[in-house]
Amino acid sequence: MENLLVTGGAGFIGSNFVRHVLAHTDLTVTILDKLTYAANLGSIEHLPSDRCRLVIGDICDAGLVDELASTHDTVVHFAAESHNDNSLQDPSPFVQTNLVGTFVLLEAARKHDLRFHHISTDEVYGDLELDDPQRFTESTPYRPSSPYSATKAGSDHLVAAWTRSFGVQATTSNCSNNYGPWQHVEKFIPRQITQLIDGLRPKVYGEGRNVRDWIHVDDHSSAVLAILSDGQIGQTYLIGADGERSNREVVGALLTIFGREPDDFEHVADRAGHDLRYAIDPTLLRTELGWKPRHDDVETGLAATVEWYRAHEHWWRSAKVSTERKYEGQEQ
Ligand code: NAD
Ligand code: TDX
Repeated sequence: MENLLVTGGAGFIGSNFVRHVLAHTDLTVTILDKLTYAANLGSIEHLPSDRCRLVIGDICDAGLVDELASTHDTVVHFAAESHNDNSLQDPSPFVQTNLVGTFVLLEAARKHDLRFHHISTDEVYGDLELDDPQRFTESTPYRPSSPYSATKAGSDHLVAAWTRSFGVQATTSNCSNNYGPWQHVEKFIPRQITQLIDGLRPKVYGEGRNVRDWIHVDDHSSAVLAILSDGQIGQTYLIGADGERSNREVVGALLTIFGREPDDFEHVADRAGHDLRYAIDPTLLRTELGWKPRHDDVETGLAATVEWYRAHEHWWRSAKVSTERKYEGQEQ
């Protein structure tokens, strides 16, 4: 492994992974990113130009992907349409990027004999009851709920089929909800932090009983690097850090950080088909690869994330304006 092609490297997790790789390895990186609304060039500026370059382009462009594949040995595939709410408004780019784009990359990996790592989500497993003692494992059946998670599930199946039928050297990871710096303000935690910075109330869908299993984005990146280095070809790894919190708990913690009452939030219309709970059992990753999260306290991680958003308003302000305009029509 010498030259990584990282798709979606100008997005939240992809850019974190690129920084992580540059800091912890000698690898060189090419980012392939279409620069959709979700990308932010500010997330990848100041990276060393002798080890990292950006190619602006679409993973569905087979000619471009083939050309890049011929000069790299490894693909780490983050690029996706990633936001559930958007997939409910217009599923079409989700089908195109998440399914067709993954197909195009797999065909290039097959032709050029590349190592392929596919980034996916725990949402492919559907949801759990609040009191279910089980958590998701590598053998939990697929049961996606939203157009987003259905297209991610489909992309996982494509990777598994290309491995079994064509011998592509692939691994897949399904991670839980990430938080941390550089996350787009459409997502739950940065949306609420920026509401609070603006002196407004957080907006909680429905009753806010839904539970997510939060992991710091740095820990997602270290897990992916561990899988790339030592993972078994054909294996799926679940990535999680035992960070289950209800949405009300997260909002309560953020309100407390801002010195406000923990119930000073607004209930808005619930998301259609809203998954109740996600929870990951990361035993395989921990035992087989010896991986451990560095950030094991969500509340400490939230406080640091609040500080980051306070200090980086120039990075998020214009996206905040367009995002809230988009949400306005959905939350009557
Ligand atoms: P993001 O929306 O912040 O970034 C996605 C990036 O992909 C953007 O830079 C965008 O420009 C790029 N992109 C989109 N379509 C493209 C295309 N057709 N061609 C090239 N580039 C394209 O997403 P994220 O939150 O960083 O998620 C990254 C990956 O991790 C996704 O595959 C997502 O499913 C997965 N994931 C995310 C989470 C989470 O909590 N955010 C959790 C588990 C898994
Ligand atoms: O304003 C909000 N209010 C609210 O209550 C928003 C934006 C969200 N929510 C709720 C919905 C969810 O229960 O917060 C929870 C988290 O919402 P999102 O940030 O939209 O994340 P989620 O739908 O759980 O999906 C995320 O984790 C899995 C990522 O967006 C996916 O890309 C990843 O696969």
